[in-house]
Amino acid sequence: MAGDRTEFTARQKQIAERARGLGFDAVGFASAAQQPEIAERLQQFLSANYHGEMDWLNERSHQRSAPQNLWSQAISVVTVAMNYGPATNPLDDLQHRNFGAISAYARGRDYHDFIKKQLRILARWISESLQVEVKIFVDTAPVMEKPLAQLGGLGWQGKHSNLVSRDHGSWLLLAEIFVASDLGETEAETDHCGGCNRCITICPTAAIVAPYRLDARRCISYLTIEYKGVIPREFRSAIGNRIYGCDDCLAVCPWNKFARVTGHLEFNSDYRMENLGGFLTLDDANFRQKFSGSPIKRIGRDRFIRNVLIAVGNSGEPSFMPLVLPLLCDDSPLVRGMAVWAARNYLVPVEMSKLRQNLPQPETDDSVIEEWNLAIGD
Ligand code: B12
Repeated sequence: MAGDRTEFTARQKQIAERARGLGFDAVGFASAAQQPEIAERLQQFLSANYHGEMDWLNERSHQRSAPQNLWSQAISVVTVAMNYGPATNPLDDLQHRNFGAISAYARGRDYHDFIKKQLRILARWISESLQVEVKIFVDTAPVMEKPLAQLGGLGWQGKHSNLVSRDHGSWLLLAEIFVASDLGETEAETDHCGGCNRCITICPTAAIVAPYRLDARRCISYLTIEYKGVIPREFRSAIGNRIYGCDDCLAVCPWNKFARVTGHLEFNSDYRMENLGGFLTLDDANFRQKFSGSPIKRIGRDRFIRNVLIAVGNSGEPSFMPLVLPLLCDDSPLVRGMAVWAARNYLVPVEMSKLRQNLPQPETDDSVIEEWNLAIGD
């Protein structure tokens, strides 16, 4: 717990103990006041268009840049974190190319639901015991969670831009309670990345364009989770068998040697990888059923199958072809296009041309036509 090394006041200690009882692995206290440097860095990120199509980052950037811009009554921020340390190294999953690699945070229940439930209990307790107004936030609200966690002493923003902790490595998920009362501050953490650049060099798509600067448009997490369109060709091979998110920059962090496997069952540390073939036959209803309660459900069946087809194309395993061919006629152009791309990795242009001629209906979607033309060599 950050509290192990943090000096708490008596009131902070009470809150930290209650938080620990509710399953939070780290707690800190930060000021809700403006931090011009953080706001400036957010603006730099947005001006460089690193957010890609995540317009929601831009739309409420004023509120995002400081807690008091989001809620003017906020004086203090209780910043909390949960350890989701995986039982095995996610980098090992990348060797099993017939299997889909799912990033560690997404292997179990949707963490938003789980953390929010605990956060609500903690917030209510703070509100009732101090007679103050509070508001809770996890991930999706316009809050800069990482810089706030650093201010509260939970860790520092590493060169991969995520929060790194001396106790939990790169495996923390963050949440906050804004409080309309002064709870004081715990000491901010300082940068301990030193000369290490492992997260930068391991990134398969060179998304960390400079230390502490991530161009999300290149990040496999963005491409496989947030991005709704046709994944640009330049990134498809590099995606390998990653079908939902990417952990490479986190997994290589040397501070993980102090991390422990998560004790929260919700994060499913018993997770076993699944064969790609089993995903290819999912229709919408099966997809929803299979991923009910999981964050994966959020991206919907078509985007998920898009990702799986890229992994199939990269697997080097022609035996998936009988499952790929029906997807050439799928209702979703996103799926049809990636089925063409996957198939062309196993068939020569003449065979692809025959497949195209035998389609029950000629292809009409421009992006899929482009995939066919490239596959046939037109
Ligand atoms: C948008 C978003 C994404 C986007 C963009 C990521 C990004 N780095 O901005 C995408 C989809 C790519 C993404 C991916 C992931 N995400 Co995300 N994401 C967010 C979200 C919603 C907002 C982040 C944000 O504000 N970005 C805008 C930029 C400007 O902010 P920033 O990253 O803090 O940028 C800072 C640096 O650039 C830094 N900086 C710039 N120059 C310099 C120079 C120096 C010297 C220094 C010190 C700093 C510095 O200053 C900026 C401001 O602090 C947060 C939740 C939240 N509300 O905060 C989760 C969050 C960051 N994501 C999280 C996770 C777990 C992930 C993934 C690991 C998921 C996965 N396995 O696939 C990956 C990691 C990829 C990566 N290396 O960042 C966690 C991270 C937890 C942690 N320990 O930090 C968060 C906090 C969610 C949560 N509630 O726990 N994510």
